Formats: sequence, structure tokens, C-alpha cells
Amino acid sequence: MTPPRSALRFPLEGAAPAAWRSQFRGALESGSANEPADDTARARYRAVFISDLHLGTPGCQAAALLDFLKAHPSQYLYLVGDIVDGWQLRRRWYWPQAHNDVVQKLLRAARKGCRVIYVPGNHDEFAREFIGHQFGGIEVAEEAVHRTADGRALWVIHGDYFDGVIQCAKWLAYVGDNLYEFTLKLNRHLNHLRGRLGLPYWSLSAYLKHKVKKALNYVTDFEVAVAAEAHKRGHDGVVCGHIHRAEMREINGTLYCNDGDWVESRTALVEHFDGRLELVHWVPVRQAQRAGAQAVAP
Ligand SMILES: [Mn+2]
Repeated sequence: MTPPRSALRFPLEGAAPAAWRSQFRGALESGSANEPADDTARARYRAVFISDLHLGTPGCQAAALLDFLKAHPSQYLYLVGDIVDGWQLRRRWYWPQAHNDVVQKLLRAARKGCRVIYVPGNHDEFAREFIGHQFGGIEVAEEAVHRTADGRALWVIHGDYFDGVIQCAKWLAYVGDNLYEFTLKLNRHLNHLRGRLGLPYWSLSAYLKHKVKKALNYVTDFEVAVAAEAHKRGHDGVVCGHIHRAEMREINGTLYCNDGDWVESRTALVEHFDGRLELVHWVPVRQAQRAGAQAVAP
């Protein structure tokens, strides 16, 4: 499957992008002073893969993500698409300080010698215009191949090229996106209530999507298609995101890894120095303290 290169357009036009650009420029320019001590720590992981941060939306769990990034310094950091949500920023401007902090953290990692590779997704397809370029030390690539310490070749893509709905009828994806946004809103209120009752975080939208999409066999079809394409291209495995379902398993002899998302499940894929891959489900510090440092079921 050859990804089409059409319909690449900078989606942010008008007042919002001016604000975005000035904030973003600020993020790019400031920073060399007052570097926190955590950056001088040695990398604890060989590689970290994250995707579907959806910065620029209220659903993005930026504070938790920042904690995760601080706790997982690495030699390679792959940003596997849907990092900034251009679709939603175009509709409504939303860019709190925590989202700036995440961008700062990524730029700082690149400055400190971490190789940061950004593979844009469908929500940040505006970044596909910058493929082959780099900004602040972050390389933008249409796709990448990561070689693990134990010699495996992993194809790194966002995954939206495999999504028939998005590829064939973009308007349908937009409608789905609005519904999704509503579910996330409901989810936040629900979890606010759960928090007051002392209950751990529970993802309504993850639950619904699990039920609905599983029923439609969407997830399985996606996983099988991505793994098959990776095999066809001669890779040992694939790392993708897009469907917001963290997973790591062999599919017909090819390793399929999905690093999940930072809207609902707060998940990442990490590679240890011996080449071992692991899915990390990040529990926010405050919540971990409340729940007695126990992992929360998805
Ligand atoms: Mn996506």
C-alpha cells in the first residue's frame, strides 16, 4: 500500500493559527536557561514510542504525559502521529500551559541528544508538509524503521492509511470525531465524580470503543492489515498508533505493537537496552498514591 500524498494542506487559518504560531515560536525559542535536573539523568530506555497525544484538545492528559516523559528518558523518542490535534484546534482554540510544557519537554529532549523522530498522523497531517525537515532538532518523517538492540527491524507508522473510513470518506471521520469528543467530555465528568468518591480512573470512551469497535471487528482488521503490510515490506514488526488501543502481539509471525494514546489509556511502548519491548500503562502519580500505587484496569 503506497500512502497517498494528496490533500496535504495547512489546516490552521485565521486567528487561531496566529496564536498557535506565536506560542509555538515561544516554545521553540525559550528554554535553554533553567533546565530541570531530570534532563541530565542518563537515558533509562533505549527507545520510547508515544502517539495520539492530541495536544490542543481538553482530552489530552498532558500533566500525566509530562510525568511519564520525565520518568522515561531515552536515546530514541518516536512521536507516532496525532501529536497536535489540528482538526480540533481549527474548530476551537485550546492550548493550556501544560500542552506547551509537553512541547517544551520534547524539544528539550532533542536538544539534550535524544533522537526525536516525528511521524505525523491524520489529526496532525499539516506536519506532513514538513516531511524531510526538522524543527528544534525533531526530525519529521513520513515513516521510519527502528532497529532494536537485538536486531529487529520495526516499521514505524501512525496507521491512518489503513483506516478505510478516514481514507474513503473524511467527512464521516469528522462526524465520528465530534461524537468522540462528546464521549470524552462525559468521561471527564464521570471521572471527576469517581475521583470524589475515591474510585480510580475508568475510561468510559475506551470501554465503549472496546465494545463497539470490537463488535465491528474494526480493531482486528486494522491490526491484521498493518502487520501484513509490515511483513510484505520485509520488516520484523510494526509500531503504530491511531486506533487508541495499546497492544503487543505476534500476528502471523510479525510483531504488531500499538503504543496506545494519551487521551484515555496513557500508554507507551518502550524498548529496554537489551532490545526487549514493553507496553507501559502510566498511572498518574497522584492517583497512584491514592490507589496505593496499583495499576488501574483499562
Ligand atoms: Mn490517528
